[in-house]
Parts: sequence; structure tokens; C-alpha cells
Amino acid sequence: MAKRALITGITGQDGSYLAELLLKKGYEVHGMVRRSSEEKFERIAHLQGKVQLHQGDLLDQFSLAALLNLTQPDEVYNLAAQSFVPTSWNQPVLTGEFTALGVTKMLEAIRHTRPQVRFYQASSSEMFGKVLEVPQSEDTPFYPRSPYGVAKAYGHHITVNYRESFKLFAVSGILFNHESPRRGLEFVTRKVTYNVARIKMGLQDTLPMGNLDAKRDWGFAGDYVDAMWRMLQQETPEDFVVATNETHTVRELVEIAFARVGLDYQKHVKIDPAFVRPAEVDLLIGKYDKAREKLGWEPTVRFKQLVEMMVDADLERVKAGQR
Ligand code: NDP
Ligand code: GDR
Repeated sequence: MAKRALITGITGQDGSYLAELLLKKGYEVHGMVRRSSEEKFERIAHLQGKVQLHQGDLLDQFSLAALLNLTQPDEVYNLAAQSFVPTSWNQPVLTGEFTALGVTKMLEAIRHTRPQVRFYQASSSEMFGKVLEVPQSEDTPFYPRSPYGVAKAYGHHITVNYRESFKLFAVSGILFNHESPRRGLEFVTRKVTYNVARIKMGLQDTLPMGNLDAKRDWGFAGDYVDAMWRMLQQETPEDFVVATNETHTVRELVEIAFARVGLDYQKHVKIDPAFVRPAEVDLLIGKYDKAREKLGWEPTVRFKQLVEMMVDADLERVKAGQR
């Protein structure tokens, strides 16, 4: 019989890639979606009829238990979260409700209705924040720098705790930044590649940016969802860092993206304090040796290739009058 998976956050960047991967592997895929006045399922439009969508919300404990009863999953991937770091300073309580307590709600639902489930929690390199070690591994202590990072650290620890307290097969993937042409427009990679395409097409001239000196370890989302799946196929539940072990500045990102369309970023990028954060994460670089050794996982897309893939995709979209 086909394995069944339930994905929260299926309408997000990672949810769409993970749903594709699991369908390819022959899974029956169920996704939890929030109701809104207008359905915006662009990222999974091409999977319509292949995935089964159900209403539910991380804030509503019973909706989670009901969904587990209805779908009887073998694997649950908890990707839903308020995931944009700047919003977490404007809505810190809501971020805590979704991104921190939402994890406990899901774990409680699993414990009481389907304890045999294999559970994946989407943890983040933002938990390392003001880093205490370079590069960062599974053993590096956390020092989060935003309400988002703090909420993710809670989600991480409660996942470990439920594994140790109730013997659940619960794992936490500590994923570094991962991007794709499906990335939300407010995140820095997509913001840059989309605006570069618009500037190239003569639709605007300037790009307002925040801190160009921040360094990130950027990989491709398609690679990272494969690591999530591999974590749930292990014999014993363990946590893993997933990264590329390369770090680049936002300035390099901007430079490569503009160069792809034959432009000089210095003529278009303007620093706007509105995009500078109250507290910054200056340097992230992940050590993924454990994932390589135990999961047999390697990133397949490197930084320059990733940025150019995103610029090319955005150029096509802008030419076609799409977002
Ligand atoms: P997105 O922001 O693209 O997607 C977030 C998803 O969560 C959307 O489907 C959204 O639904 C859903 N969601 C938000 N709040 C709720 C709620 N209360 N109830 C139900 N669903 C909700 O994120 P990504 O795909 O980029 O990331 C997936 C996960 O991985 C997130 O938890 C993120 O924090 C984490 N992560 C991401 C990294 C990255 O670089 N991308 C790195 C490390 C961790 P809707 O469409 O309705 O808004
Ligand atoms: P991040 O991603 O905060 O690392 O979280 P984001 O792309 O938003 O920022 C990366 C870095 O770029 C700097 N920056 C800007 N960022 C944005 N968004 N807009 C700008 O104009 C801008 N200018 C400079 C930021 O200061 C920052 O240093 C992402 C999210 O996907 C999280 O959910 C996830 O957990 C982490 O990655 C790993």
C-alpha cells in the first residue's frame, strides 16, 4: 500500500517541492491549508488533483487531531510557520503562536491520536543567530536574534523533548537558507532576482536594500526537501544540519544577479534603513557532515547557479507579465 504523508505549509515554497518529491516516490499526499477569502495555491496549482487538501490551522488544536484521524498518515512534515524574520518583530506573539506553540499542538495531536507517526519539524539556522561557533553543526549552541529565531528554538527543543519523553519518532532538520524560483517575494534572494528582472525590462530603476554585509549559506530548496524525506527513513530519529558549507554576502548575491542581465548593481541598489533589522544575524555557514555520512545527502546546486537560475526564471515571468 502507498505510504501516506501529511504536509502542513503545503502552499509554501518547501511544501510545493516536498509534495512533488513524495508524489514521485508514490506517496498519497495530503496537505493542510488555511482558509482565506481568496484561494492562493499558485505553487501547487500544477499538483491539483494529485494532492488532497484539507482545511486546518496550527492555531486550532482539534483541527490537527481531526486531520490526523482523517488522513491516517505514516509521515507528518510540519513546514507551516510564520517564516519571515522582519514580520516577527511586528507580530512577535503571533509568530510565537504559529512557529513555537504550533509545534506543541501538532506533537500533542500526534501523541494522542497517532503516536506511530514519523514527524519532521522544520527547524532553522536562525536558531544559531549570533553564532557561538563557525561553522555551525548539530552541536553548536543556539543564540537566536529575532522573535522568529526564538520561536524556532522552542519548536526545536519541544520536538527533541517529545522524542525523549514519549518515544515519538520526531526529528528536527536544522536547515540553512534555501531558495528557488518559488521563494516568496519578500525574502532577499527572490526580492533581488525579481527586481533585477523588472529593472532589466525597464519597469523600474532602483532597488532599495538593507544590510549588504550579512552572510548566508544559501542552497536550493529542491535539494533540501530531499534531506527532509531522508531523515524520516532512518532507523532511529536524529537531528541533522542541512547546508552547503559555503557562505556569501548579500552584496555578492546582488552583484551576480545584476551581472546576469549585464547590469552594474552599484547604479541601481540604494540602501534603505527600512530594510535594516533591529538585530542582525551576521554570519551563517553550516557543517553538514552528519547529513552526508548518515543520509548520503549532498547539495547539487551551488550559489552562483542558484542565483542565475532565479534571475532567468524571473526574467521569463516578467516578460510574460506575471509575478
Ligand atoms: P513559506 O513562508 O513559503 O511557507 C509557510 C507555509 O506555512 C505556508 O504554506 C503558509 O500558508 C503556512 N502557514 C503559516 N501559518 C500557518 C498556520 N497558522 N496554519 C497553517 N499553515 C500556516 O516557508 P518555506 O516554505 O520557505 O519554509 C517552510 C518551513 O521551513 C517554515 O517553517 C520555515 O520557517 C522553515 N525554514 C525555512 C527555511 C528557508 O530557507 N526557506 C530555512 C529553515 C527553516 P499560507 O500559504 O496560507 O500563508
Ligand atoms: P533570513 O532570510 O532572515 O535569513 O531567513 P532573508 O532572505 O529575509 O534575509 C537574508 C539576509 O539578507 C539581508 N537583507 C535583506 N533581507 C530582506 N528580506 N530584504 C532586504 O531588502 C534585505 N537587505 C539585506 C537580511 O538582513 C538578512 O541578513 C530565512 C527565512 O526563510 C527563515 O524562515 C529561515 O528560517 C532562514 O532563512 C534560515
